Amino acid sequence: MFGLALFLFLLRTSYGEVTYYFPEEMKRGSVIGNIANDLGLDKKGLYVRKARLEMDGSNTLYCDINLSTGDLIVAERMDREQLCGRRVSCVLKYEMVLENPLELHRVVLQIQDINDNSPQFANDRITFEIRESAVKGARFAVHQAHDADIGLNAVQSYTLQRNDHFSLAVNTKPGGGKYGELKLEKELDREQQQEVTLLLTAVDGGTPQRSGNVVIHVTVLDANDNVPTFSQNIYKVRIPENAPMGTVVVTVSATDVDEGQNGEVMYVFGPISVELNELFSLDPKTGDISLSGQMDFEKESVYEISIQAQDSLGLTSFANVVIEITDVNDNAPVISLKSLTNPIPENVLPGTEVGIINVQDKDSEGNRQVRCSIQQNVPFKLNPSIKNYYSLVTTSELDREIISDYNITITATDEGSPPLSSSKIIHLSVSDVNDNPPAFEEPSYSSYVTENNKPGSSMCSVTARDPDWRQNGTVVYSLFPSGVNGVPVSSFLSINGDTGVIHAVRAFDYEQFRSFKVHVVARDNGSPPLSSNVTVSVFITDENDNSPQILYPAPAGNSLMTEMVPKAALAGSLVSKVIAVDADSGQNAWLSYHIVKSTDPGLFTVGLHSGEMRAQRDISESDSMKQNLVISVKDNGQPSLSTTCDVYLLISDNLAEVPELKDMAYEDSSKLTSYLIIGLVSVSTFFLTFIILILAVRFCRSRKPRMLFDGAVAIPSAYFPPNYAEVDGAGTLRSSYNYDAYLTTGSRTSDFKFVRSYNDSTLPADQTLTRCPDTLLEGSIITLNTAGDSEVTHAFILHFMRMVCPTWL
Ligand SMILES: *[C@@H]1O[C@H](CO)[C@@H](O)[C@H](O)[C@H]1NC(C)=O
Ligand SMILES: *[C@@H]1O[C@H](CO)[C@@H](O)[C@H](O)[C@H]1NC(C)=O
Ligand SMILES: *[C@@H]1O[C@H](CO)[C@@H](O)[C@H](O)[C@H]1NC(C)=O
Ligand SMILES: CC(=O)N[C@H]1CO[C@H](CO)[C@@H](O)[C@@H]1O
Repeated sequence: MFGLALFLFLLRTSYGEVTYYFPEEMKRGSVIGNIANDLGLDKKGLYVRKARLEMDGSNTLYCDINLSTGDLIVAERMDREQLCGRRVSCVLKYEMVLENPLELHRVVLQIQDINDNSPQFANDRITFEIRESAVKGARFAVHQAHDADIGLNAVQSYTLQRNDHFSLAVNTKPGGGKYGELKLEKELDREQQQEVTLLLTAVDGGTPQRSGNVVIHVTVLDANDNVPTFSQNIYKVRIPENAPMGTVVVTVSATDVDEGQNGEVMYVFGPISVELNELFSLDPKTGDISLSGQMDFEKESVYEISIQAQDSLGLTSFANVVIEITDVNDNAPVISLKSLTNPIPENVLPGTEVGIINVQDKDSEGNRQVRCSIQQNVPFKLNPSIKNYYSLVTTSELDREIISDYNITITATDEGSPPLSSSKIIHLSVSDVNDNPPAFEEPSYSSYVTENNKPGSSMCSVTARDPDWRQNGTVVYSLFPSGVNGVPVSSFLSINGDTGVIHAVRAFDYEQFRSFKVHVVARDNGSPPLSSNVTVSVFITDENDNSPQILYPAPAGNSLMTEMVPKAALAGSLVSKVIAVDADSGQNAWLSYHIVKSTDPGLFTVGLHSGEMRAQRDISESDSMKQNLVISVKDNGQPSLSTTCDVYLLISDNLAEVPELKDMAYEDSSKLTSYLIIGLVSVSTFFLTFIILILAVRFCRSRKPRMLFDGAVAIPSAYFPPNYAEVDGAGTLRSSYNYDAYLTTGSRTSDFKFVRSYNDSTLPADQTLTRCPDTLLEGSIITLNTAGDSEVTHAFILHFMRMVCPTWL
């Protein structure tokens, strides 16, 4: 230490002034130099002369003088840094004062620096925040390290710990002093390394060298240097076309490794059509692409959407979303009618093509496979044709008259699940063909018309129906030209062609003919026309238009016929008979007889229906020989018609007594006639006698003394009901009509009949009508005369035959 001091001290001695050089921080008591020697003073005198050091304005004396040795010694610790700071020279100036004699000497102390301070940084830690976007070469100044020492002992250099990113540049400040600068050699990447820690060391130039460290903490700040990255470049999804609105189709996601705002990703659609924009919506935050409309596979089956993700500062990346739409069976088949023959004639053959139908389904694959069917109850079927064409053909014959319209329902069903179907109704009309002849409502018609009808009056009507359409079904009636008894039918009847009403053209006479038949033809207006015919039977019914005609006796006026009555005639004996006929029939011909006037009212009666005149009491001598009666004959018609006749009776046994009888000869009877009548009467008489004999024999055998033929008055079966003229349903006349005329006379002894029947089997079951033996049937006339004069009978027969059967004569 001492040696060192010596070495360091540079003693410069000059008169009156001495300078010492010495390092700081010398120990107290250390000798700096010998001031007495240096100033050439006497050591012994120092004490006496009260040598001392003085300093202006300062109390602190860092040095002192050993008065015995004259040494200048360190009295107080001298820290150059404290005393002088950053001044380069650190000088303490003292004055050495000697008394007796006062002597002043300047003492200059030059304190020299030693490296007693290490470089020191202001803080233990230096923090930097450097954005990762900082470019290469960027510099970041580090606060310099402080070293209290000066000169060489101050900070001379810095060293930086080895690292990837920074190098250190050491610069000298203009005023001296060195500082370091961090220079970015390689860009930072926050995403790789968020913090960099460096150790910076400052060293001074002293010996030994001293150093100080500081930790530099670099925080790498984020820069928006990362593009958001999609998890996939292409998102592929399949979604059924009927996905409901709001369905999330796909979620895209992109990540941005940046921090904070720089890492916030927002999704938007890339360039996109308006239509797509309406169909899909994109959540900018979550990346959910959801459906905001209705998709239709049939319109578009694939959508490609460009999506971009961007962070807050606009760094953007792209991805594609491919949305494949899967078909759902959402389209029902569509049936279209390509052609249709409407109307179709009803006579088309089975298998005729009527229409063509096309079926389309917009769906795909199985969903577009369509089956077509037709409802069951129509005579049509569908024949599959080329592709999805079908032809509609008839399966059976059509009949417009049964079904004139068809509503054909065609149903098309696809094969989707669930299947969809649609149907179409085809309206088809059947047009008419004249295939139905008019048909009469009745198999035959009958008309009853009362004789003496007014010409032109309607009699009956026929109706025929034709189910065909319009003129094919319009019926026109006509009479089939034929004849009735050789007279054209048109002179009897006419028919209204439109209505079928039959009119009588003339008045009919029941007595002329009672029935006839005509054919009415009904014809339609088709082309060719169809027709049918029906028989109309016209029955003429009787009217009481004929008054009774008296056959016997001859009508009053031109006859002088007189009936002889035996004087001995007893009560009840038949004296004569009035015979009348009526050309009418039935009730109209049912005659009744009344005495209107008589000479002796109590003497004779006439049978109400028989016309037999009988004596009411025995004839006595007093009775007038000539009896005159007026008989009225009335029929039963409504109103009834009547005739009267005069009957002359001569009560006498001898014809000669009556002179007037001579007048009764017939002028007109020729000889031949007389012979014929005589012959006929003879044969008849003989024959009748024969029968009477036979009957008498039978009568006697039966021992029943009853009058032969008594009461054999033929009255038409019982009494006819008022409606006797009606006809039963079969149109055959009642039995009462079977008799043209019915003449009867009856007495105990004689019977007269004129019988003519149309048919044996229709004879009435009337016991009072005695049936003639077969041999007598044919228009025979039988006369019996047992009681009366044969001449009367002759006259009657002749008269009768003239009236009824002129041909016989
Ligand atoms: C067919 O349908 C129409 C209405 O659509 C109806 O007036 C007509 O009566 C129907 N015809 C048949 C035969 O069902
Ligand atoms: C009548 O039938 C014929 C075929 O016989 C047909 O041509 C015509 O059109 C039909 N008339 C009407 C009005 O239907
Ligand atoms: C009436 O119709 C039938 C068939 O129904 C036919 O045979 C006959 O010839 C027709 N008669 C007349 C007069 O037209
Ligand atoms: C006051 C003082 O320090 N005196 C010293 C002077 O030097 C002599 C000899 O070296 C010492 O003995 C004294 O003590």
